Amino acid sequence: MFYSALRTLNMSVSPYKNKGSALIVALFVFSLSVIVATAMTNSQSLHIRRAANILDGDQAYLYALSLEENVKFTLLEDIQSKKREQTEQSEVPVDHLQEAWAQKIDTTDDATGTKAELLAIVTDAQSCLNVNAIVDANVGQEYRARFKQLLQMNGIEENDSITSALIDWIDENHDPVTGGAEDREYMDQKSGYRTGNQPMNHPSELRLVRGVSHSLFKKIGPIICTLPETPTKININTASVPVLRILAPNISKEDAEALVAGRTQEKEGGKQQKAYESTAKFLEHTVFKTASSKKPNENLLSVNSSYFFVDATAKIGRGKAHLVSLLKRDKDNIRVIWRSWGE
Ligand SMILES: [Ca+2]
Ligand SMILES: [Ca+2]
Repeated sequence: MFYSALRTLNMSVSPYKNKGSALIVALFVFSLSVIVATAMTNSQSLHIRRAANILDGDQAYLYALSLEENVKFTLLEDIQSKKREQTEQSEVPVDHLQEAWAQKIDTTDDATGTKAELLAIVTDAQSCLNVNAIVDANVGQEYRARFKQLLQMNGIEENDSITSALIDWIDENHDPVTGGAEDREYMDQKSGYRTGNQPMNHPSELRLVRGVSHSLFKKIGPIICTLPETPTKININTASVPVLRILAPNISKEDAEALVAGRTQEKEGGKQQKAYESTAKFLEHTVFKTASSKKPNENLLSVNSSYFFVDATAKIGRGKAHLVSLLKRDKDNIRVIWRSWGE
């Protein structure tokens, strides 16, 4: 009975209508196939792009490390060539801004088939005021005076307060010095935090110290550094005009510019002097003859450096790597103290 009814139904359906339905089904299946195929192609393209980005990123990372390695080699070669040139009466090795290590690396490389843009800048990490020395048993007092002068040069007259807070931030005890600030003062704030009670690892830590505003930090941040060793000396052959100005009271901008100009002079016999050969030569400059108050403490000064910053960037395709490292160079060795990766 059922089959009989079905036959009756089929007979009542037009053959043209059957063909139309088949066509619609065929079109539906075809569209579905196209959608699935497109989605698969898109997904595959995305995976290929993602893989290419990862590959570019990895290559940029390795290029940045190779830039750092290149700088290490140049710095080591610099100290070893000075050692080779040493005579029995040799003078102290001198590091200055006209040497190979101080020249920017700005180049491209296509060894991998894709052009890589490479940039590395080396900065002498002893061309600044190492604030960690502010608590040093031997030179702390001198460093405090230099730090206060830095604040004063930037319009901060209440500089004792910030200096005392900085001492407490770095010293390892919890007893505040006169006018200082230990944990209790910071913990009482809305978002409380504790003092470091150890040498600073990065200049940005200064921003946490009581009284150091964002605008003040922007001014003094480039003048200071936070080296893991104290005391370190300031290299007079690489220090900038603002750094030279804080070496002693009353050094004007013009004085500091004259001191920078004094690095390069014509010597007897037509030989070009590229840097101060010794701190004694530096202190013989006419700038220091006009007023005794301008004369820096020689214990603060040096003509060479052991610490260097490397700022290296590598770009390849869609990949980019940026590193900043602190290097320490000894006579026969150079090592990375810390390395920071960023954008
Ligand atoms: Ca402390
Ligand atoms: Ca303290």
